[in-house]
Amino acid sequence: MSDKNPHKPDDVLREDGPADGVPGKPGPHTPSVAEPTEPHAPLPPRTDHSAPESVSPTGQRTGADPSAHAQGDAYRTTAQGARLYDTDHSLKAGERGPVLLQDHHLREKITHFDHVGAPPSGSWGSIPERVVHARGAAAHGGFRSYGTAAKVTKAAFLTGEAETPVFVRFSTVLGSRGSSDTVRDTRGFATKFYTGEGTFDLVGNNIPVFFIQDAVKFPDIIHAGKPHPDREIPQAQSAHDTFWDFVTLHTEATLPHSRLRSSGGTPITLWNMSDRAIPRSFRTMEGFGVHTFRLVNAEGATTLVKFHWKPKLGVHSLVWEEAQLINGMDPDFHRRDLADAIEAGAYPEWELGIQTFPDTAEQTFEGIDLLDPTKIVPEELAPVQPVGLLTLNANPSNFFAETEQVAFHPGHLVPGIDITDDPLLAGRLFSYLDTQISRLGGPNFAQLPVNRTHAPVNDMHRDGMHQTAVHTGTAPYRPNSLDGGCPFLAGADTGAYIETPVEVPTGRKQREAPASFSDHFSQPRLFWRSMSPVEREHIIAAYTFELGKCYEQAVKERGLQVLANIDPELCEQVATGLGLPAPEATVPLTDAEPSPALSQLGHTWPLDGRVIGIVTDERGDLDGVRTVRRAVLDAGMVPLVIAPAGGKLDAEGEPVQVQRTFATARSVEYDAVLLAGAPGPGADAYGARDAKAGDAGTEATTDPRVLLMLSEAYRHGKAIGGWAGAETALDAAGIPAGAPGVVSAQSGTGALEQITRLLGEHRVWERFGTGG
Ligand code: HDE
Repeated sequence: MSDKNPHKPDDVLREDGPADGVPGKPGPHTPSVAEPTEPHAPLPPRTDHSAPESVSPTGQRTGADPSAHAQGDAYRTTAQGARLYDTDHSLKAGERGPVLLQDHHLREKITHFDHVGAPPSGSWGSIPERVVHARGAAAHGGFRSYGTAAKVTKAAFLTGEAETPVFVRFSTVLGSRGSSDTVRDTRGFATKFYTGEGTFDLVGNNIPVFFIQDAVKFPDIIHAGKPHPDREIPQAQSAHDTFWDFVTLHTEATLPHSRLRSSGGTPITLWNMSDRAIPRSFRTMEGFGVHTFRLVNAEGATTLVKFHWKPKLGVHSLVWEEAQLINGMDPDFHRRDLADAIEAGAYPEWELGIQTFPDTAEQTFEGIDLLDPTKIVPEELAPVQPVGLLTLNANPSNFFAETEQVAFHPGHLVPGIDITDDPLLAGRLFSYLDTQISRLGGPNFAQLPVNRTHAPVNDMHRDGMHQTAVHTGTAPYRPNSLDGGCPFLAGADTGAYIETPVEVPTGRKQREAPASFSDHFSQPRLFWRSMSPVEREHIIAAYTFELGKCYEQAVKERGLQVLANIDPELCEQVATGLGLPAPEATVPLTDAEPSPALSQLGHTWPLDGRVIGIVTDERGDLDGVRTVRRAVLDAGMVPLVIAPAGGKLDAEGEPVQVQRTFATARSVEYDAVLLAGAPGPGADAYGARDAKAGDAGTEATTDPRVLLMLSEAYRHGKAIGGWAGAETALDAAGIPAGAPGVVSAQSGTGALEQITRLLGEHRVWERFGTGG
């Protein structure tokens, strides 16, 4: 892959020079290695940029309209022109206190952001798409509690025996609604529990840490991650300058002069460069509530918790090349996989678990700040305790009415579940309600079928756009006597949601983060040290790819500096790939104890739902194919027969239905590939087109599409096997006999048995350079 920017002519491609200057000579657009802090006039437009010109009524060109010059002065202001001294921290009651509603800058910044979701043009779904998490897929199901959470919460759905209906939506973050599923990105994992006490939404991600520590920074990180605003490139990618510009600035270490303690993109960036950001399936992702929540039990005792979803199928990821291929071949890969599994009755399941921590005034556990959403608590320090089981068992019947119109909100809470003063969560409590107003066209979105609570509603939210409830009575206010004082307020004994009366930390009204928020490196180092060699290899490759796609030299260099502060080996390897010198660490490297639970390797997972491609043609051992198909189904896996053309393969006995042809099959769909036995001469050709099987004097050749499938499956660490005579095709694909994870046997069942053992570990890790 060329690291040249395809949109810039060669003569302005530069290593350290500006687009509008001479190559190699610094100019006004040369970014500095650290964030510039002295106010100065805005940079002049690049030479290839021009703003729209105004034309006077008499047709005279009047030059660019000054109103087009927003972001065109040295000082940042509010929309009303008031200069800002801080746009990085919310206004709080004390350093660790709750965010204040009077923070009008926070609300202006988030409100503006919330309402920029784009209407997809030309499709039938003509409402604005979500400004983030626009692309998603969802399913219905049920949650059954184990009853084990009763000691820490009174929430009935976590303690009782009844099954609670749920709706779960999975999503990518950055891409627009029509983007591909298998991009490198964090995934959303949002669950709506329709409980009898009101709706509870657990709006989480598949990565347990977040990019920023304060919600007021959310528009910044998303503006940086979304396509560049001049050309709207690239779609659904983080491999570009603005993303890396943002996440590599703003660490206390690289910016000692900065007031900006909160930001902390480093931990999640490392997770995002790991295999976690390219899941094999939604069904094989973990989910995390990210923030620390506060549970309250029937006696009023409180416990701090972090929520975890653990997939029953285990945690599996794609490899990067596979993910890239899928983006082209089947952009709906994850969406299709979820729907197909549910339709086939292979219902995906996750166990809900909690890590619990004492609710102390410090809000820390083992020195880890529980209010900092860029930190995890390793499972070895606080084990995840299972509290219930989620099963997804029905597909939506109308994508728009359900998946698109569902409105999640972290403020949808039920008695027994309360929030903490995490400043990231505080802004979310405002944003999710606000964003639905333009997305769903007004304040009555809770009445849309998918959003309707299963608890009785008795509000006074009269009228408004799309009001479908017919409120009765004449006194929509309180107190009233005209409606007999109805409706009345509940109390603790009648099921009211009562906020926990926690002490508010003392301090000033301020825009500042606690000092502990400026530790941006100890946890990335912990994560890195917890990875197996092959996972490290993937992380190195991912950084090399992403920084290699950046155009600005300063951004690459800053990226390497961040890596040096995580681990010298990581930094050196990526620097080698970029052809740049590796800098020294500027912070002391901690000896963080690794957390084995963070690695995806070293486990044996269930085989349910694994897809086995069985390649054959009309000359193959069809008896063997029938037997293997049955055995695959009996093991709860999915067999897909692949042959040169569709229809049925007719031989003696029951015909074999072909599910994929050589034209429609690609390796990425299968977890393992089996070559059916080839009993006769020429039969091992798998779709030879130049020669009829067994014709004397003609040599059969294996179809190139089969060879491509085999070589891809091999490169991607997939189990490959064949029986009786299949070796010739493996040989033709350049796959060494006896290579790890390549099996051959006399019979189909013999080959399947060996393949099945390999599948438990998901991939043949020895095939990757470091040998797992
Ligand atoms: Fe979101 N986020 N978010 N987010 N988020 C939205 O709400 C926001 C954050 C997450 O399937 C939006 O209804 C702010 C963390 C998911 O419908 C919006 C901040 C986590 C989904 C919004 C965050 C998430 C969203 C866009 C910074 C993981 C998709 C549409 C404080 C714990 C839900 C919508 C679905 C969606 C704002 C940070 C997860 C704009 C301001 C942290 C899974 O309101």
